[in-house]
Amino acid sequence: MNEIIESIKKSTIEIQKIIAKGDMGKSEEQNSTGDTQLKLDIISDVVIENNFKLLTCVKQIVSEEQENIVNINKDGEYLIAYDPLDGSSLVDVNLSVGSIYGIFKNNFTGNNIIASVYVVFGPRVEMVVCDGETVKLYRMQNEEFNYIKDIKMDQKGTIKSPGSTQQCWYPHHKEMINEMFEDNYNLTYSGGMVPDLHHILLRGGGLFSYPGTSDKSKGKLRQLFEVFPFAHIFETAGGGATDGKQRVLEIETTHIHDTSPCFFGSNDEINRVITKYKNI
Ligand code: AFP
Repeated sequence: MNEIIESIKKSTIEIQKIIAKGDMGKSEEQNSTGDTQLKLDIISDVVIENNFKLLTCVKQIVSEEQENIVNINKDGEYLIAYDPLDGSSLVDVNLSVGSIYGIFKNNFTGNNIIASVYVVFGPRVEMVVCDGETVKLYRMQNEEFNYIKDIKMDQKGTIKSPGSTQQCWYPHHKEMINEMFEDNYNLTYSGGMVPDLHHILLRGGGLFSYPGTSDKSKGKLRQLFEVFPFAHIFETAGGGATDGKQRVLEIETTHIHDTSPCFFGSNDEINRVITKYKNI
């Protein structure tokens, strides 16, 4: 596992340099979910893939930017799913972006995730590592990753980050978000799930939601690359992650690019979601 974390650090240092250089042109290629890939996505993907390919402990990798699983070493122990640069279009407007990694054993399913990592590229570069027991925050300085603290969530927070648009929300979801406004939650939404979830984690609580909507009944966010790693992190930090009906990590995966509705937060807010979605 240590080798994998070291590889992620190496990729992070390389990606940080690429972002700082400011290459933001659009590429002609599209990824499997139809988004137009930006050059930064593609370059970051290549960096990460090349670094993982050097590790004998890795059996397979799969990237949000690629159609298929890539075989690395048939005797390797670990499977890694990653989103090389989530929200990369936000670089154009100088907002934070991030990389997300889920490390699995046996197969790419929620109940087989054993570690998760994400990296925020913002005013600072920070890395959060979850081994299933603790969630640790590191900050990059002079290409070193210094331990800052363990992240633990409170029972209740003060922030809400509601994904998608009101036009596409189902009535019960809109009702829940309105109730949170009435209960004085602060609205914060950058359009990048890494900084938005990092905000909630570091403030100790709140709710990030990306529900099923009238235009995307299964939500937008991808299970392997976005939803499972963050569910693992939120649960380990003492919060929770649900799709409204069940724990996110119990959702069945039928295809590597499956999406799913998801809610991440501290326990009070997750209970609020479960209560609201119970009879839907
Ligand atoms: P992009 O990678 O297409 O910018 O999407 C970012 C993202 O996957 C995630 O980081 C955000 O939370 C979510 O999409 C935002 O989606 P909406 O703009 O539909 O709320």
